[in-house]
Amino acid sequence: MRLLRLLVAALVAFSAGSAAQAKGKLAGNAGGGEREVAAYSPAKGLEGWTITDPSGEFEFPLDPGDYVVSCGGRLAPYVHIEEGQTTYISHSDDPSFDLPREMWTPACKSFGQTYVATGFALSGVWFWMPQGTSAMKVTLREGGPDGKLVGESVSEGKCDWITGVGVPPERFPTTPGKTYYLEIASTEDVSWTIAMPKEPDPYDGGIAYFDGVPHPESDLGVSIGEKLPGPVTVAAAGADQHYIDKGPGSGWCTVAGQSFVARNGSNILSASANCGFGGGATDFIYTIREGGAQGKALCSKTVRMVSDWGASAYFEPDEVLLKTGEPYYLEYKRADGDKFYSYLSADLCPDGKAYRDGKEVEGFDQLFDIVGEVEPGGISYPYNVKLTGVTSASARFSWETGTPADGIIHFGDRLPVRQSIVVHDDVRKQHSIELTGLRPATVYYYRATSFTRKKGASRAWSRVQSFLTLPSDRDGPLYEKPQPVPPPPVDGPKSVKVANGSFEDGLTGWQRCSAANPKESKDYPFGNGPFGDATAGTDGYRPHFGKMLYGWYHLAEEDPNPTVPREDWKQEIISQRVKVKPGHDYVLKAWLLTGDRDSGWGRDGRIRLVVDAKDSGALDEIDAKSHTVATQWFATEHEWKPVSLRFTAEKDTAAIGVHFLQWWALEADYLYVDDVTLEEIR
Ligand SMILES: [Ca+2]
Ligand SMILES: [Ca+2]
Ligand SMILES: [Ca+2]
Repeated sequence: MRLLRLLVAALVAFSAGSAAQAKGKLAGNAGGGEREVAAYSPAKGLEGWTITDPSGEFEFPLDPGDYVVSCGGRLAPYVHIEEGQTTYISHSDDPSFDLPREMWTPACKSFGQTYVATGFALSGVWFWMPQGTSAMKVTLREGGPDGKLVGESVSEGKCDWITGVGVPPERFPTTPGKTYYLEIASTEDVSWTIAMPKEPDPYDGGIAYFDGVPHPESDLGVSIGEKLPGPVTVAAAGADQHYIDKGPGSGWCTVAGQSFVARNGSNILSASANCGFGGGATDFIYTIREGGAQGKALCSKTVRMVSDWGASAYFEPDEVLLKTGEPYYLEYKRADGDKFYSYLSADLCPDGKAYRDGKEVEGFDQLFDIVGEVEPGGISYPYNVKLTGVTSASARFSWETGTPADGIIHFGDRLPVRQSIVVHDDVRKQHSIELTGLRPATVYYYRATSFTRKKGASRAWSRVQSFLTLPSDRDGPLYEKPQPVPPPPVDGPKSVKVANGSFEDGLTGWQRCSAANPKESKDYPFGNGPFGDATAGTDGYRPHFGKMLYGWYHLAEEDPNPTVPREDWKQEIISQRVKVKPGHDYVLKAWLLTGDRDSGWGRDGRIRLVVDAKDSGALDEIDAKSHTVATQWFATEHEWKPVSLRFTAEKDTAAIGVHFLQWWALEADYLYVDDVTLEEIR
């Protein structure tokens, strides 16, 4: 027994000794472009440093241990390097709504969008106006269109086409997790249209409003900029005075410094300064002192400075803790003791001063920047995000965060990824989950996120990665599971009679009008319609319910003029008159399906619901622009989508309809509707 213990002790001693020698590796991607990646050891300072090539890929050896890594400007504290192993870390931006805005709305005077805030202030909005020119007003409310105003509206002069409206900081403060209503309204009583995303639901838990009317299946194609929580500036001066060769501010030194008072932040994560020394790169030593230039050194770091580029020292979140209102000092000098030139800023740091070789440089601050956290330990970064097992129906993921944090996996079979699963709700450093119920032989995308839940911190996102599930049977053909049978349209107590809403009796009850406006009419072989018919569907597009649906398909191979893609502007409205009560509110519902092959940007077939609440005959012709309410145009990418339209009846009859637009002739186009129903809601 005793011998065994000795043997174990000897083995431990041996492996500890060899660990100091055997290196691990840090590898990943800094995000593309030439970016800096640096790894700092709390004990030894800068241990790994590189400027990546334009691909952003990097790899360098490191001794085993914990590091704070700056990867493409993002900080990841406590990244662990294992002996003989590679740790992967990749830069990632937070997801933003970079959506193709391929659809558009009917013309309205105002558009609104509810959204759940992730930041602590609205910073700006950005949208496209396919039609109309107007001065605009941007307003924010709590909850919904009738909610309490947040701040004072922001006005913007004439807007058209691509419009961005900046919002002054502090104007619209928000609380993360709360719902807000953003409204963009013409201040000139002008109707305009706003571009819409094809992807139906960029704002989870939010919906669009057209002139105050909710459109639950729509989200506006508007990018909502938010100020996100994150590291705070403890002290800084950023008005670069460049190289000063004469007068006050000129001159070289061997030690530079800047005093500052901690006003924000409870620790230091990074300290930056810029020096020139005639080109190349050399090591600098950055020291944080308490009190002032002669004060006690709290922490020193070696950094690699490229002449005239500047350099940052990074600190673990618990290395330098600050007391609010107390004075501190950043000192920096070359490791080899040679002279250098410290770049100065205009005097912007109110309770700090620049020093060179112990003397104040009057009228200036150093060009410097000290960043910290509101609460220490708020930053996490998912690294070593790994797929550890894939079957035809499942996949196992794991990742690490050096700081304890929660874990969510986001995944989906298209981008941006929409589904998410909370892996665990408590905070930890190791995260893993098995996703089940996946489809075989399908490409999935995923990214991991973690959040420390510390004050002033925000959720950190890994890069999006992808994988392919295995086929269900290696030798067998790949069959999708049979589609579940959809429920039949229900006649509820509030339902209003729609004649033959499921097209089981062909065209009974419906009337049609159609038109085509091809760009090159000489090449257009189809005439003016009607284009659609009640059919059983084709090419696997089956009715949503029953045996029949309404619509049409177009195949290039059957086209008398097979020049595709070709701009045709084929349109059709099917409509019927229904009995309603003036002043009462109704909702028209239908299932829509469009599918295309070879559709480029914006070429998809599209369908919308329309209502003539005055029953003025507006649905009897294609070009009626007034007297109708409408949904946005929808393209559903081969899937049935339920869509609804609210309206208030103005007479004892109203016309309800479905408007088809096959803008382009492609390799294949399919446009269908089924199960049209109407309900009274008030
Ligand atoms: Ca939504
Ligand atoms: Ca100053
Ligand atoms: Ca049907």
